[in-house]
Amino acid sequence: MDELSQQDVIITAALPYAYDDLHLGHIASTHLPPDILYRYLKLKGKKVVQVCASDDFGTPILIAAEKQGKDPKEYVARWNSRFREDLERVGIVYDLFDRTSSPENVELVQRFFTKLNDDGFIYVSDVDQFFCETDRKFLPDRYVKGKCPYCGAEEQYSDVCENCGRTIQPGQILKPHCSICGNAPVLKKSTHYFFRLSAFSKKLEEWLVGSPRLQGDVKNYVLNWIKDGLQDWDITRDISWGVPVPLKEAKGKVLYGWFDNHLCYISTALKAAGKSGKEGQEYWNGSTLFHFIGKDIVYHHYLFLPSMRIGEGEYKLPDYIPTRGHLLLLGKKVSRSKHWMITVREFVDHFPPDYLRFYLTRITPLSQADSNFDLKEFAEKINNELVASVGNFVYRALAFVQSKHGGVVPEPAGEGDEEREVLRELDQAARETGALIEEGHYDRALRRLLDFSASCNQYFQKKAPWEKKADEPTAIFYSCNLVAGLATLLGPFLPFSAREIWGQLGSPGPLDGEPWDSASRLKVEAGRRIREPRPIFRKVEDADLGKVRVLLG
Ligand code: B3M
Ligand code: ZN
Repeated sequence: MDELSQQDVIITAALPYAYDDLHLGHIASTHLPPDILYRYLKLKGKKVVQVCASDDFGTPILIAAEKQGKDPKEYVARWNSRFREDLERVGIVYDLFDRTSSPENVELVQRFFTKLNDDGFIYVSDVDQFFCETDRKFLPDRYVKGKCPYCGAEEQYSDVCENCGRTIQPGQILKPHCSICGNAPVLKKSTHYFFRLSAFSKKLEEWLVGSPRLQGDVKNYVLNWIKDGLQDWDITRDISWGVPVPLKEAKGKVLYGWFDNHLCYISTALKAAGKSGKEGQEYWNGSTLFHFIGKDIVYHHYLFLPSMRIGEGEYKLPDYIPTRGHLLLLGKKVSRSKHWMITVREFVDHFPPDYLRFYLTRITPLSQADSNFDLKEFAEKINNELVASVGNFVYRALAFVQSKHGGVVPEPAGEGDEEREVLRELDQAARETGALIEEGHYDRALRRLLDFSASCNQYFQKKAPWEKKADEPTAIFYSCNLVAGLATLLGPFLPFSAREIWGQLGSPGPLDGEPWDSASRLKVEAGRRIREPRPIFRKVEDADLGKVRVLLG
């Protein structure tokens, strides 16, 4: 694949806000797809760095910290380690999971601001801001609540109504009150800094049109936004928690979270690779770049991020921005306020992590279409595909070694047509699955492996080692090798189970060291002692599903 001809690859996943638990939707769209790619590319011999971070700054986080009487620094640090724990439990380990408040990022963000400002891409303008005379401070959107001017819903934030979904302009909210002291705020003028997004329309359009690797469905509507005219961005806030605007006259002002957070992709990747300065820039610009996101942050990643990079001029734009839809839960949108949500930790308390990885990968396409987490379908996919196909083949083959050969892989009599055929299929599965991964279709790639698993079962069935005694050692020897091939190819999708299968095969080295392209080699030699086989997967029963229903209330 020519797109991936570069040896260095940098993969990023959208940064979770440091004030709430990761839920299944985060995994489906943002963290699992890159992890599959990352593991695959490493098996293909690429030098890959995968990074993420907690998104630390911003008003909602400051409010949450204040509510708990915590210093925001300490508050976000706790979320950061909680995120890492949760992700690790589903097998997602970044080379570096940093934070947007790291000194490296703050430094890079200020450098970007200065350069963009020097080059005329930033200007000042006065805006109407709520100000609380009791607390003596400006109150950014989230600090003010009131009644929606459109639908009349009470207790809405002053910038957006959660009830009717409309955006509310400064000063429009009815019966405004300060969310700290409850008193009515007044409107006051404050000087804000604006980024000239409008100046980049032409360049953005050229980039979008000239980048065939960007997702077509997303590109089209981003191009429409550009056609409709881009608004300049208010990039400062009058709060204490953020990257300080690096100008003497801007004391007390910080940069808006969306100015600093995506730059953390760059600062963190360079930090993970141990590179800085000119060398860091060359590394970034010489790498293939992937930014994985969910569809709700398209605007920021297809317009704001590239225009800031174009304006600053030193770091190249993304090659890929794989954008996936939301994960619905039993057909309904996830909602924190309505407690319609399953967190990662809740889920893996009840099911093995690979069940989650398997099911989410199966149902999440490379598109903005939403997918739906359905309990019945979850159980069906695990039971019919994972347990009945993959698990069944692995266990049958190894159980034969155990019971008929004292746990030692038998010597084959020779390689016949059936063996050559199934090995050819393994080779083909490796190539086709790899191609699908490189195209970003992890759902179809996994489906392709399930087809191969079906071929393995057919091979076993045809060889019928339980009755065709003379041919039995050959059938078992080759089956063990098919199991090894399957483990290699399943690794990026189901790392825990693949490792377990590999271990049961009595393999001497770690599975991670087996190159993707070696999958169809005969890796299990006759005479090898295997470990006591145990079923890798167990069925999901109704009682298990009941526990998930309880989580949903
Ligand atoms: N934290 C929004 C989100 O969690 C934001 C993403 C930042 S990516 C640079 O969806
Ligand atoms: Zn409303």
